[in-house]
Amino acid sequence: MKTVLITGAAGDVGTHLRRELAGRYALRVSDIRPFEKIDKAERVVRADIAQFAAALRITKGVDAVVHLGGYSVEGPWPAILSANFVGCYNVFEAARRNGVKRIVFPSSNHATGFYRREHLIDHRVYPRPDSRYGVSKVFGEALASLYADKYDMQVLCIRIGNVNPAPIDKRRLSIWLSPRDLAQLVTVGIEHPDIRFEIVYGVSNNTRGWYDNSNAFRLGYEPRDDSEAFAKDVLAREKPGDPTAELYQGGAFVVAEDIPNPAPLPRKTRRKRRRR
Ligand code: 15L
Repeated sequence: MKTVLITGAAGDVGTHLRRELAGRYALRVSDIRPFEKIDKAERVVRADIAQFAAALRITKGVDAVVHLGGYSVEGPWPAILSANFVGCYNVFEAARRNGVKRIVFPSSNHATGFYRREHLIDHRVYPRPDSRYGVSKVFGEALASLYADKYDMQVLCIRIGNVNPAPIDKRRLSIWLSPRDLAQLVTVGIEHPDIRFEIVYGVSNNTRGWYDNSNAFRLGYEPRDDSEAFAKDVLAREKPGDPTAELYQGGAFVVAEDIPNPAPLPRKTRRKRRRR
């Protein structure tokens, strides 16, 4: 059985993914935050990936890395810089030094969030990040490209929409990714024999989708879910949003300077980080 390291594994997406991949891989789970629940088959390695030594320690001896760790919304530059630029570089470089060839890099819809909603985009479009967070995801994709070309790594970048058991609003009807479809895409990233550097969209088979995800289908992705099943209820609850945000795929990220962080660091860790 392959050993797979998941960074940022205590977060929402990480928690869904661990549940879906349990039993398929030996999971090494890492986060800077404490874990609420651990499966007895999982090996926990607490780490701050902004520290290179920590990244080296956790990537040793694994077959693949799923690098979810980082700041997951638009936020202050120092937080994005440390978690998403320094942390991401550390994970790629530590994996290279440890001879780990496979990385699944969960990028984000916010790497292309400044495309308008009526635009159908594919994996070849020029990035149009909608935030500092989106820029950090474009940086991760560029790093993936460099490590594939220069060091023969095999990297699947998944521009994730929104992972949730059900879509939560109108925008998410277009970008929803069910947990089991997420797990399928990550498995493609770990297993596909011919991946070098690829970009796909992390979305289910949504009727209202705004992506041409043919690159994912070419690699064997067969999404099982469609947000349309939830559309009636979601639209009945929908409140009018910011008119500019409504124009763009990235939604609130195109106008906001700070999106509430769904998974803030525990207070003690935040204080320690500020002192460094
Ligand atoms: C993301 O990239 C974020 O990590 C997630 O928290 C959501 O905000 C998601 O995008 C989204 O666009 O819904």
